[in-house]
Amino acid sequence: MRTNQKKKLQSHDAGETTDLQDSTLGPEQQGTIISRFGQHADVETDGGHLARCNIRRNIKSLVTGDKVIVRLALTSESGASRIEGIVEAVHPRHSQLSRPDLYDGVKIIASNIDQILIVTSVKPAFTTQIIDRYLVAAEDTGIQPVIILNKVDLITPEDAPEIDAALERYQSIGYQVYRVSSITGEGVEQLHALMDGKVSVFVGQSGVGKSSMINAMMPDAELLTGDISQNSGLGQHTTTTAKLLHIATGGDLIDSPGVREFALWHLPADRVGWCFIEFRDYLGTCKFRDCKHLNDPGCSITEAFKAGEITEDRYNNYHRIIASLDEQRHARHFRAGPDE
Ligand SMILES: Nc1nc2c(ncn2[C@@H]2O[C@H](COP(=O)(O)OP(=O)(O)O)[C@@H](O)[C@H]2O)c(=O)[nH]1
Ligand SMILES: [Mg+2]
Ligand SMILES: [Zn+2]
Repeated sequence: MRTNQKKKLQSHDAGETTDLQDSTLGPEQQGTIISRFGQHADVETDGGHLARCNIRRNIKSLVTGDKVIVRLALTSESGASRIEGIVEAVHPRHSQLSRPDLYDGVKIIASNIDQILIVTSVKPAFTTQIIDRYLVAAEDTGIQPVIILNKVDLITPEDAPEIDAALERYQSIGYQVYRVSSITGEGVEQLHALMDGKVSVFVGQSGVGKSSMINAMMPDAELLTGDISQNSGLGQHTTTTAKLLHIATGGDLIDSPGVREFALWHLPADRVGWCFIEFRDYLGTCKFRDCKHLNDPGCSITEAFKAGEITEDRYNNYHRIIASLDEQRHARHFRAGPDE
């Protein structure tokens, strides 16, 4: 059933990609993928022109954020298709975000991201467990994470000491921490400075204030993409595709529901350990190679924890993550069937 649907889509696509002849195309230019819809992509050339383009068939993967070589049509045919050029090639990526996919195992959603802004808040309750899950997922991509505490206007005197202490622990192991309120505007200027010159994504649980923060930072975001993303023929892709948005004060934001749902899906235990950055000095020095870093004799992680080099909170969260990933693996094992 699904295979048939896929076949149909592919043959349908084949008819759409042959409407530009080489002789009608201009010189090669550098560009950036602003968004991708099926067999088309919106490309911004380095000259600042936004063009909807076809994609050469030999390009296997093309996502928002990709740096590309593009050729624009010399004469713009005012037809229904509005195809203005073709993406010829993709430059190597320095980073990518992906998520599990039913068909392909993993689906890449965006590329060339410089920093992952992990948004957390006071309400829903501040919790280091969730922050650590996002930190692990971010470290696994190799993209620099930054912690953003939103809704600082809601911090009560009772909650403040615990939150301050937790944030200081993150700073002491090397993470940048920002405190903002998208309601009062506190810290928003610093956020602009953080994002200037970089490509960022916001991730975090529902309700922490990602949308509010993006609106506070760039009230014109919708105007920038609203126009070109209307295309009846491309259906549902248009609502879920990642979009690259320029921030007026400098820097770019890549955003989509898929990007915001960035999460920790599955990693082997040794990779999780490596993603706890302050564990790295000790990894490989435990007595047993398959050390669980719990009650194992000669465990250097546990020794570092007991010596106060690793905090109790991070040590406990490491074990919680390992336990939850084990559970997930078992659940998946039981669910997996031929048509699942
Ligand atoms: N008090 C306060 N509320 C906020 C702040 N930022 C967002 N909110 C509220 O938190 C709720 C969830 O925000 P939203 O942006 O939809 O979160 P998202 O799910 O992460 O996109 C909304 O009711 C916002 O008005 C803030 O800085 N302070
Ligand atoms: Mg939202
Ligand atoms: Zn160990």
